Amino acid sequence: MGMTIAQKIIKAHLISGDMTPGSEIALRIDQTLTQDATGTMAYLEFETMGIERVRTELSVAYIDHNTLQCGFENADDHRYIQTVAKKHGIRFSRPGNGICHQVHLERFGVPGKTLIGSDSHTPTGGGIGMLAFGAGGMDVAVAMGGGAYYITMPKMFKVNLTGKLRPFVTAKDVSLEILRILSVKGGVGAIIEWGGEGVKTLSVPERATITNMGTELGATTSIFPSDEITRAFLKAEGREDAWTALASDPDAEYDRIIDIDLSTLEPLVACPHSPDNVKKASELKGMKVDQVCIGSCTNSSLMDMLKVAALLKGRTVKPSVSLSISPGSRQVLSMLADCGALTDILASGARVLECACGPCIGMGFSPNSAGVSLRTFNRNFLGRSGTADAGVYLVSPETAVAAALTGEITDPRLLGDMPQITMPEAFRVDDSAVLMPASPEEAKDLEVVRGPNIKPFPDSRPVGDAIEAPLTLKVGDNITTDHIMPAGAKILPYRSNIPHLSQFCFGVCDASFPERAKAAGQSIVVGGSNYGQGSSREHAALVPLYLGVRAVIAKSFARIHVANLINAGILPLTFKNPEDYDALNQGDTLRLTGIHAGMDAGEITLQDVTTGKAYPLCCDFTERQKAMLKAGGLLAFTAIG
Ligand code: MIC
Ligand code: SF4
Repeated sequence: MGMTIAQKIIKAHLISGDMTPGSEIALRIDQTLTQDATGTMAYLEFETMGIERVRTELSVAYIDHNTLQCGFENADDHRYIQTVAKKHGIRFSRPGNGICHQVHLERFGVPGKTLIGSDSHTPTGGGIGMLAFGAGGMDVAVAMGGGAYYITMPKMFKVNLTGKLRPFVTAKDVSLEILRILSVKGGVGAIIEWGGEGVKTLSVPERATITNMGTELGATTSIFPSDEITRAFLKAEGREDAWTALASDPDAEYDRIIDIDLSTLEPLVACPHSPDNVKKASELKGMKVDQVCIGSCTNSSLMDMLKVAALLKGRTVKPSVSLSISPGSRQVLSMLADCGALTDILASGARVLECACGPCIGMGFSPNSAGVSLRTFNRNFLGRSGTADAGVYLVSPETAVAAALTGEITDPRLLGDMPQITMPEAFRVDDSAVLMPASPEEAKDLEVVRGPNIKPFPDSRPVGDAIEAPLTLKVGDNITTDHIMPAGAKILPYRSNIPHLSQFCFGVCDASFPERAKAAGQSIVVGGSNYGQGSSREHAALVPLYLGVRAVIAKSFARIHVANLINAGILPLTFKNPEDYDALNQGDTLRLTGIHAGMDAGEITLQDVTTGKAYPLCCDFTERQKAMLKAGGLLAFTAIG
C-alpha cells in the first residue's frame, strides 16, 4: 500500500512501535526548538539529565515571548538560556531576532526532518515539509538528550485543494474555513496533509500559515509536500541544498478526505472566544473596531507584511483605531526597511512593535475595556489579550487592514485592487543574531548564570494505589491552557517560578481555586471534553502539581496536555460514560482505589464519597506511561531508568 508524506517520514524515524493508528510509536528527533516562556523549564530539566552536549542535529533556543522587561525576571531568564545554550551545544536566537516559528522556517527548516518544539505552533514547520510537533518542555529536554519522542500513531486526513484563491482571500481564510468544517476538536488524533492541485498556488509562508493553525484543530501536526515552490523558498534563503522532494504515493490511503475549492472562499473571521466560531467578514460588516494587531507566528512573513504595507500606502489609520504591526523576524523587518515599505507602514499611523509574539500572548497592547480587537493571530481565548471583557476576532492581514482604515469590520474586497506582490528571489540573510554554542572544550569551563527568579520545579510523587481527595474545581468543555495557567505581561515573567505562578492558576475560571487547592493539600479536578487544548505549556500541569492536584478526570483531553500531565505524574482519567460528568459536584469527596490494578485492566472505579455513587473511568495507558506515573513523572522515571 502507498504511503502518505507523514507515514514516510515516520517510517524513516521510527525507533519502536507499530505504525497502526492508536498504537504508541517512538520517533527519532532531528531538530528541537524552545522559546523563552517554556525554555527555562526545558533547560532546567535538561540539566538534571546530566548530559553535556545535545545529541540532535540542531537545537535552537529562541527568545521571543518574554520580551517586555518590566523587572529583572525576563532579563535573568534570557541570560540563563543564553549561557545554558552556549554550554550545551544549542544555538541561541537573540531577543529581537524574531518569532521562533518564523525564524525556524526561514533559517533552519528542512523538508523530511523531524522537529519538536516546546511550543504548540511548532507544526508551522509543516509548511516546508517537516514533520514538526509541539511538545512539553520535558519531552523536548529528553529529545535534546538523544531520547525518543513518543506519540500515538495518528490517523491520516487529507485536505484536497483545488482552484486558486481570489484577490483578498488568503491562506488565513483557508485556516478559518477548515476550522469551520472540523472545529477545535476535529483534528484530534490526526495528521493533516494538504494536497491537490491548489497546493501549487500557495507559497511556503502561506502553507506555513495553514500548518500553524492546524494546532487550533487539535491535530497532531499538519504537513505540505516539498515541491518546486519549497525549493524556490529555500533557494531564496540561500539554502537550496536543504531541499528534497516529498510527496505522498498516488495510492496512499486516508481516513478522511476533505475537499476545498480555493476559488469559492471568502474573507472569514473567527469570533470570540474560539478559533472555530467562524463567520464571513461580510456578515459582521459595520461592527465597530477599537484595535487591530497584525503579526504573530501565523501572519508575520515578508509576503504578509508587504501586502499590509501596500494596502496602507497613502492611507491613514482611522483615529478611533489603534493599529500595531509586529514583523515576524529581523529578516522581514530589515527587508521592509530596505524596500521602503516600512515608511509606508509608519506613514499610515501604525505602531510598529518589535519582532516578537507581543500582543498575541498578552505582552502589551491589551485592548481597552470591552474593546473589539481584530488580530491576525491564531487564538482568541477568553482573557488571553490581557483585557478580560475584550472580544478578539481572528482575521487575515487584508481584513485587518480594511478594519484599521475604516474603523469597522469590512470585507477587504471593498478596498479596491489588490497590489501585486511577488516573493523576492533572494531574502536578506543575516544570521548574526543567532549565537553559536561553545566548542566542547571551551564549554567545560563555562558557567551557567541563574538569577533569583529561577526556582526549582515542584516535587512530583509516585501515583499510589489510592487517592481520596476533594473535587476542588469542576470546569466545562474546551478548557484551554490559558484558563489553567494564564499568561500575559503580569504573569509570564514568572514561568521559572512555579510557586509565584500558582496564585494565578485557573484565574480565568475561579480566582479562589489556588487557595482552596492549597488548603485541601491534595485534590482532583474535573473537566469536560478537549480539556487542556491550546498551548504546550507544561506549567498547566506543573502548577496544578504544585497545588496538590493528583488526578484530572475529563470527558477527553488534548494531546500535548495529557502528555504533560503524565510527565508531571498527575493521573489523567476519562469518563467511561460522559454523562457521569453531570453527577459530580464541586466540593464532593472523591475516592479512587485499586489504581495500579485498574491501570492494567484499563478501568478504575471512582467513588463519590459525598453522594455514595460510583462511576467507571477509563485509563488507557501504555506500559511506558504506567511506569512513568508510578515513578512520579518523566524526570523521576528517567532517573530510575
Ligand atoms: C501560545 O501561543 O499560547 C504560546 C504562548 O506560544 C504557548 C507556549 C507557552 O505557553 O509558552 C504555546 O502555544 O505552546
Ligand atoms: Fe508566539 Fe502567539 Fe505564536 Fe504562541 S501563537 S508562538 S504566543 S506568536
